[in-house]
Amino acid sequence: MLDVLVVGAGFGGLHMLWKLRELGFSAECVDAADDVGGVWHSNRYPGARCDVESLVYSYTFSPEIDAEWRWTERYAAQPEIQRYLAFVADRLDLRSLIRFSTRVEKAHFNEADNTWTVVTHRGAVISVRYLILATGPISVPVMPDIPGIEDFSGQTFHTALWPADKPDFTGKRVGLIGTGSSGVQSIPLIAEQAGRLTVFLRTPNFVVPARNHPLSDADQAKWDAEKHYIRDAIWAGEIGGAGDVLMERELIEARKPAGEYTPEQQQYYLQRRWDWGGGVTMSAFSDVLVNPSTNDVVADFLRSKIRETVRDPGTAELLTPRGYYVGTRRICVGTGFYETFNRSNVDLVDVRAHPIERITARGVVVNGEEYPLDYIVFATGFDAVTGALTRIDLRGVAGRTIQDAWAQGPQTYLGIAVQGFPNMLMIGGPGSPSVLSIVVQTNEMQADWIGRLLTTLREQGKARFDVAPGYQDAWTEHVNEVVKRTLFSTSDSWYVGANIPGKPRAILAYTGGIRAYREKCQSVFGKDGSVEGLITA
Ligand code: NA7
Repeated sequence: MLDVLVVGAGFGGLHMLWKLRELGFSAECVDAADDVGGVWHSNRYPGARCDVESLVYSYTFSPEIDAEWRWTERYAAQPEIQRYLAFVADRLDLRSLIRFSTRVEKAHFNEADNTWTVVTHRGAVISVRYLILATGPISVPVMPDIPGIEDFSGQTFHTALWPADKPDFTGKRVGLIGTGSSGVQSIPLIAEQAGRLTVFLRTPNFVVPARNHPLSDADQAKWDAEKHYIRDAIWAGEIGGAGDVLMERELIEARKPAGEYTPEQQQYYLQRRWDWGGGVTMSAFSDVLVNPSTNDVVADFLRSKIRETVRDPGTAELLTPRGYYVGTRRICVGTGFYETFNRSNVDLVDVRAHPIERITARGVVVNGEEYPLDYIVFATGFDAVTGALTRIDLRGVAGRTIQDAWAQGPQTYLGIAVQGFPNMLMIGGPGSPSVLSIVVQTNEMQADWIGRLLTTLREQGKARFDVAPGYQDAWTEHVNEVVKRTLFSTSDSWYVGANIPGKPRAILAYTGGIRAYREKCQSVFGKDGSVEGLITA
């Protein structure tokens, strides 16, 4: 029998697999896709790019990978990230441990022998001691519930299920629904190719310019000199947003509550960060996500940029986010997004005032008007954080399902374990910082934690752990309490499950900061070999 099965061969699963082998466990991995990469394998839409700087969206655990890989751009595009993960799998010789094109359908815990029985869609049965779910926080695409989608006679694409054989939109009429990160990244490129692009906009998001650029030798040298400082500073919570990588020290050190600056200084720092590009405008002040008046300063600054860029005032107004705090819905990092609406072949249709009525064979109907289309692109998002887990027939003690356990929202211990699901662990699970952190780094921390736990159990001759009574409730209460100190719960975003009808409303990621999270996780290991919050047997 295998010691461990890792589900998912993306950033989280690959590192976990390597770690388990290093620690001497027998481990295998399964992935539904035909290659490594996770979301970076399937999100092949035009413009797909990470919105975190590549230099920090990278593994730190392997000196070889760190030394041998060189990113070409400030923000890596999907193909480069896919190449990176393929390089990691080859360099660390992981492929022989991975079964590709294999989806886990069922995983049931057996109380008699403290094992998991995993059944794949191919009917293979895998028996393991420990089950590690590295299934990705944004890996389950969702289609909107619009009547008539099946009637459309042209082709439809979801951004997260983009075909390897890229569609050619040249001269075609393309409709695009959804203006989150995926829509924001793909709209400018589709507009360049299509004959006409019609964007159906429901809720405008704040979009900041990426100012992407090739990484020069000088950038690389600066990074090599500073990377240890930056990685430590990220964990210490001194660096905000998406990393502030390569930024001038002065700007990083100037990050204080907005109230400590005059209005002129506030505008100065916002503009400096806006010119620097990327998510760093959001982290100009340390209190932007907790103090409404600071949030207003940042939001007003960003709104003024839309008016400056979009020539038609009506279009600019439609694109201007209002009614929620900036950052409580994920900020989008784009290139030429607002400028695209100055093109003569791009139309913007307001589907907030008048929701999409239906889709017909010919196109999309809004407010009684049919927009004829050849293609429809759905950039309509994901069932985030819990979706990949609740789609598995996952049963713990006494056959209790994960859907039942999480009926009121996700309940976890440290975002890593679930009471009543012994010997099961999650990477990037709900109740951990996941999507509100640089996921690659928090994944690494969780893999280290899991490795330490399994080693401890092995040393003690134990075959089972479960969460002790009270600890899951306490952690979940803490996750739900700490978010109240922020502005996150005030808006309807996928961060709280609001994009999925019927999904319990609960914050899906830990908002207490990665420093506090890491300290808490590390503190549970006692010198005597005990692990606080777990019962072992
Ligand atoms: P998002 O951010 O969830 O965006 C989905 C978009 O789709 C959003 O603009 C939705 O509008 C829109 N949507 C969904 N259903 C409809 C209907 N029925 N009508 C009109 N518009 C609709 O997904 P992304 O893929 O862009 O990004 C997800 C994350 O992946 C991203 O934040 C990065 O972290 C990577 P709504 O806001 O619900 O009004």
